[in-house]
Amino acid sequence: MKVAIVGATGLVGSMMLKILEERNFPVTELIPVASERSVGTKVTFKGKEYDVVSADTAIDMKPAVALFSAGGGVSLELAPKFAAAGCRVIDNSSAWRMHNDIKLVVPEVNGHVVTKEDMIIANPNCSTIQMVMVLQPLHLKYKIKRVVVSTYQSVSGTGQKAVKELMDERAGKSGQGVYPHHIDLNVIPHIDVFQENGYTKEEMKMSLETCKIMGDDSIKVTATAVRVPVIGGHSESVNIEFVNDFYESDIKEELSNVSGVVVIDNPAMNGYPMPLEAEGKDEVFVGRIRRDYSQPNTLNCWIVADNLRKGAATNAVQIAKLLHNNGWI
Ligand code: 2RA
Repeated sequence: MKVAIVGATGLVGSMMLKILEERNFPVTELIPVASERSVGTKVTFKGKEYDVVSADTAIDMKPAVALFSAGGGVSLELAPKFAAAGCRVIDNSSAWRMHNDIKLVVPEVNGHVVTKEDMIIANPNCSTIQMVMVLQPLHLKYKIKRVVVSTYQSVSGTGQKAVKELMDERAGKSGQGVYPHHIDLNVIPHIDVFQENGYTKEEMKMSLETCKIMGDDSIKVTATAVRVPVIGGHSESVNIEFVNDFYESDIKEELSNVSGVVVIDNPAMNGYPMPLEAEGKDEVFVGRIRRDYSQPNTLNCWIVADNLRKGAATNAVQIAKLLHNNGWI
């Protein structure tokens, strides 16, 4: 199968290549696509070098599927062109996520909504993906009324320049101004742009995408998204108010049986999820599971995942696998 990666030289694009290889996805020909300035450079996939090509060249090569992670502007312009040429698009940008006709998919949560007709499928925001992996099984059993989430997001979510910024600052070098403030030894409560309502786009993504993926607009979500000097993954403190009461032991048991979720919850042994340990893994890790005694039917938990893997590349490849398993690519 011919597979295009649009944004192949970026952090997520490179991770997509890694995941495709790790999972032995049936790629017969790789078509790496990047900006004009990268055309002619090479990427290595399964020990073979491939020339980076332009989007037009890639379309002419007729890929069966294209994984995008090149920013919203590129996706808005190019996803329809690839789709019109008969290529399925799985887009990691935010461009199409809230479009009425575009499915927003976490395979373990709502993979069933994908149909043969879907030519563009949106990959959710990384901080949303890891949260809904935990919320969905609990929603089905206890029905969620409201979620309050605070995120602690890795600089890798911003990209390669941000990772370099952090490491340069840690080495005492001046930064490139990737963030509005110093990131080392600091936290910045500002991810993406501020909206009129005082929330950032990142925070609004978590609210809106969660309801779309879970198929329930009655779920109220409020978020505070924070950038922290971490590389390996995003962490989230999540407070969940249910319609129905629960036993903590049942919650831990239920989450332990969810595919793609790992419970690490052993405070007595300092056992809880951390990005340093989640990095490089595809699972979503949940711990610090405990009742919120300040109000009825409410739970606190702590969710961590590698934002480049399950938060982006792995989820996208899982969607491609879903299409392949259905014989649609
Ligand atoms: C971030 N979730 O962490 C956003 C985009 N990857 O910056």
